Amino acid sequence: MNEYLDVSSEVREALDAGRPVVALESTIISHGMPYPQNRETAFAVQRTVRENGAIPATIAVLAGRLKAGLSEAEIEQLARKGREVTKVSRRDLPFVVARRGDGATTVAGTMIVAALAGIRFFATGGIGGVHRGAERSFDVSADLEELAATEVAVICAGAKSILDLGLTLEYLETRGVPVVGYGTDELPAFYSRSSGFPLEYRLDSPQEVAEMLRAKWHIGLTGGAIIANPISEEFAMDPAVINRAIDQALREAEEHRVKGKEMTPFLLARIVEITGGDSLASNIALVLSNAALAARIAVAYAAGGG
Ligand code: PSU
Ligand code: MN
Repeated sequence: MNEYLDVSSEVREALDAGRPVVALESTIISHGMPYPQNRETAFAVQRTVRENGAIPATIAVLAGRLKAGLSEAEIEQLARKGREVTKVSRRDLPFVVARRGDGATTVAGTMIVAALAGIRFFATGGIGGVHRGAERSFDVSADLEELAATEVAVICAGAKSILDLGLTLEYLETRGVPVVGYGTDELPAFYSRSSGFPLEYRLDSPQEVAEMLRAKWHIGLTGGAIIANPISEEFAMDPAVINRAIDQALREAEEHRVKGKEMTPFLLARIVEITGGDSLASNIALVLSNAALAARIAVAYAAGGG
């Protein structure tokens, strides 16, 4: 056990017994959604993981401790503080720990802590990626490097078109990260089921995903994988509406010269404001769907002997 890590007793017992556990991130709580929907979603996601047979482990840094498994009061605190909480990716982790601070972990940060705890499955909304205009800004999310390095499967709804989805796929291919279309032949675009970017690999059941991951990890291939689960038809947004909001948010980011780690939270918050909350309802629905799928994949993986 790592000296900086605290695993809750429930999560520890499940892991020791080889029972399925699903990690959940905290940047989506603090920086990804407004209060109080962020708190309600975090609780609902945990319930959904349980209803589908796994134990949830929400991950964050609290008073400098790496936490796998948060109490409701700890989640409430992150939800209330929102963007005041430090957003913690790989680069930020040692500073927040050394100053005994609090931090909300991104996809990359969550993967690191999950792997330390021995958790291999992680549900979230969307991942970071290669930003539009990255050829000038060099803005490529550390999430992609983490996916190449760390043995955690990330179940998400693809990526938002605040990113350059084509370049993101190219980057993932170069870094050897499997991208699975779950029940789809295309990369889902978060708010909508299709992006126009075909994927090489489609799998249609949790068992098939578990088999692929077992093969990857038992061969000894390092790194994680993306399981891209399209939003349900019922909650998908009109691509024209959402793309207009995204374009406006991107223009504003440029006007305000937003850079670095502020970029993604700025865009996420503006998109919610511009769409008058419609995008938030979709966002919540897809996170719940990903949590259910992640739990079912973790169950299938554990049933196969881990
Ligand atoms: N994309 C979303 N919702 C999110 C994020 C991204 O649709 O909440 C968050 C995740 O925590 C992700 C992080 O890991 O933003 C990526 O930030 P950056 O682009 O700065 O790497
Ligand atoms: Mn970035």
